[in-house]
Amino acid sequence: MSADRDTKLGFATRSVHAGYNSSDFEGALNPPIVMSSTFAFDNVAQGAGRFSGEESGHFYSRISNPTQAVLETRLADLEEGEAALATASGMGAITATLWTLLAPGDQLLVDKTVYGCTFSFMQHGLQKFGVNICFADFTDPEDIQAKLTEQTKLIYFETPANPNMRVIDIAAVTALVKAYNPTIKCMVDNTYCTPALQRPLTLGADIVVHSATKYLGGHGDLIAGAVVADAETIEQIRMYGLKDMTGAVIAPLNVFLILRGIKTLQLRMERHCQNAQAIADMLDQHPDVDQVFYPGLKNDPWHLIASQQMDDFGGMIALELKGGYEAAVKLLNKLKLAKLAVSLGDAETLVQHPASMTHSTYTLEERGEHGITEGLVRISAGLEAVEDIIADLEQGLAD
Ligand code: 7XF
Repeated sequence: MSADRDTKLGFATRSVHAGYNSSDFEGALNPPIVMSSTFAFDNVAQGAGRFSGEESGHFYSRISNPTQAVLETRLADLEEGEAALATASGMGAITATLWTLLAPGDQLLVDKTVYGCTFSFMQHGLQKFGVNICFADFTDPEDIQAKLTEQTKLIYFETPANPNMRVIDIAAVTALVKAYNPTIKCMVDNTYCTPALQRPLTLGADIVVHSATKYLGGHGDLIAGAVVADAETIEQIRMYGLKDMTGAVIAPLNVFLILRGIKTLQLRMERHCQNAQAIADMLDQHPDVDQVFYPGLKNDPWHLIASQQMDDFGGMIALELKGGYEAAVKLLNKLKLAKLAVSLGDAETLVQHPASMTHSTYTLEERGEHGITEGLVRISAGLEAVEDIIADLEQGLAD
């Protein structure tokens, strides 16, 4: 098959083939890992043309690289966007994008719950440079409406939100914001779902970001990120946020590993979702559990929206125990199969305590305001036999 985009092909087919034509690389079934920092020019005019952008082609791997280009085409295809940029980390993708698109005096409107370092970059970083950060509860249209201003340049959210699984209605929020001012960019962190479960660009968003460290890579062996948007925006982020401001360039070996991971993305997501549903069902019935946050539960407040905008309910779960913080610590310390570790989307089931780990970048007061409770436990359902994960959780919860 050719490298041409063909959205008529199924998601799994595109996950294996999109962006790569083996004929371009002497028939190699897998894309070669091009370990070259620089690319030689035939003559001065060619070099000048590549630098000015008048001539296509690679010239330095801080800007582009042939292996990276395959991943970027594949990600754009899967997210149904025009273009993509792969980066050294999820934070590299987020920071390169926001540095590029925001200027002093702009307002950045953000949902109240986002990943800890995203929050920290905005609240404690960007704000120092004159960008006005404003938080709203994105599950409440009136709160968004009340906080939009003439200075609003960009809105930002995750859905489901890390760590408490609030689900935001992408179509409704983007429609509301565009009705207020169509030039406001809507940016969605799609790390928790991946395009296998949710495609925000088809629901009204302009920009999607990822921590590719998670499900896209899928094996817990690398740090990487990505941005997907229209070609012009990606070019701006590549030539400014990436090239000049962050230098958050992905290594070709990591590109290769992500391309390998993406081949099994849909298969893995199916199992992550099945396992998470079974774990959430068990926890929901458990006498020591106060609340389970998983949109696949019929009693979850976000079940309906999630059913509409997601193809399945994902592999992430959060819970509160009746015994609060002390009970949470006891459970986390007792687990044997599940690993006590941050990150998510790996083959291994991972559990962690957001208040002291992933979201410790919020102060105690900020966590209170942003709905991140001290007793919350987060589970990333792995790919192990689900009865083994459930047995481990049951022994962890037993007195
Ligand atoms: O720079 P990274 O590849 O670690 O990605 C940052 C990032 C961006 N968006 C979301 C929704 C994320 O969850 C992350 C990273 N989160 C890890 C976690 O929540 O476990 C980081 C471990 S401290």
